[in-house]
Amino acid sequence: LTQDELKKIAAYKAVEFVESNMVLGLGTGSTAKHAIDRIGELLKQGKLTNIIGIPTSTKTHEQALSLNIPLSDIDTHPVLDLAIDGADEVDPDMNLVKGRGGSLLREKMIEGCCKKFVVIVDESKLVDYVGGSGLALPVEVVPFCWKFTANKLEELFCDAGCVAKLRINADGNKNAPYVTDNGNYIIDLYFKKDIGDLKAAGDAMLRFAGVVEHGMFIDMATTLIVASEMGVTVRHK
Ligand code: DER
Repeated sequence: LTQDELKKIAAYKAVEFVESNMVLGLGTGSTAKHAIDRIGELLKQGKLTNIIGIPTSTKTHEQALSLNIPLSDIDTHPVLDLAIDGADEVDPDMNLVKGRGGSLLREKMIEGCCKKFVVIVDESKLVDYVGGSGLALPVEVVPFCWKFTANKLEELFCDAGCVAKLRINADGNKNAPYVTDNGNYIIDLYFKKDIGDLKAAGDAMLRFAGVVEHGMFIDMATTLIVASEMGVTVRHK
């Protein structure tokens, strides 16, 4: 099975938790995309009715619009029944790294007001500890003096061998910084060692005035769905 097929299996499993009349947080990324496609299909078939979707990015907003999923926001619906989203890393305590797709702020806002937050991953996302994949821990920062903030973040995690890099736009002008849906920049943090207490690390980052939000989703997931060659598993917190 390809990685995308595994993502689709996990996504479809998560949609089994969706019931008519739910207000749903719609995640962002290639795994969540499959779940949103599936929800659109069930609505079209009449197997699901009266669903309201709360998109976590403009990209998801557009996908949901194309599927005729009725949309709203958390101003109107401050409590959601269920959110389904992918993750970049999942540690043994179901803490997540998210944001490599650039949507961490809206994801964290929306997934923070759900009764259930179902995370869907293929097995490649499982790590022993956050930052363990050697890939980025994204941090959304204000554009103003982003270098200052990046240096403060590197200093904060110098014992873990942290390197901070400004995320650059994938396409177009190669030197243009990536700009989030909220008009901010992203600093990607790379670690050589475990950063230890995640809560303390997250709180310390948020104390910097230039930091908007970080990509660690601590104690937020309620259900984890993992697809692998061996099949799909569902684990509740
Ligand atoms: O950027 C994000 O937060 C995405 O949800 C990411 O964590 C998962 O993206 P993927 O499903 O494309 O791997």
